[in-house]
Amino acid sequence: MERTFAIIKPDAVERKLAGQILARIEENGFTIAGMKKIQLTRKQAEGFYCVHSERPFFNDLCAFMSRSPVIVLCLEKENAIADWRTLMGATNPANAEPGTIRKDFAVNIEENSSHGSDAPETAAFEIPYFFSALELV
Ligand code: 3AN
Repeated sequence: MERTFAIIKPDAVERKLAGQILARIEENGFTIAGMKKIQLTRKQAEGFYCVHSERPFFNDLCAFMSRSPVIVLCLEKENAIADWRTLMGATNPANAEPGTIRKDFAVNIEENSSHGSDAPETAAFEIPYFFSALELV
């Protein structure tokens, strides 16, 4: 079993797409080990995306991620990290495969509805950024 970290981003929560995204998560064999709705502060968004701090889109990205609530998730499954990224689709929805979350729901490359850890080391940073061990069952 592998765990990954996922976010249903502000654009999707605002448009009431959380239920549809959660249904896809369960239909595709993931177990929800942890879930909560929170609103990130600007500083919390900056800390989460610190690897992108030099990128030109960093400020806009942190403003977007803190503008309204998100749903943070810890997902469990064999091959969870790669399988969740497949289910999300490419970062830019214009390049995403048909049937993926980003193809079906994303607004654009920034407001792309979902996040997923890209490697085991990333999941090991991102899961405890949001969840204590007692919150994962
Ligand atoms: P992914 O979320 O697919 O792993 P990353 O880690 O390259 O993509 O980017 C993190 C987030 O930054 C993306 N989910 C997206 O919201 C935003 N982002 C990435 N590239 C761009 C870009 N060129 N312009 C605006 N926002 C971007």
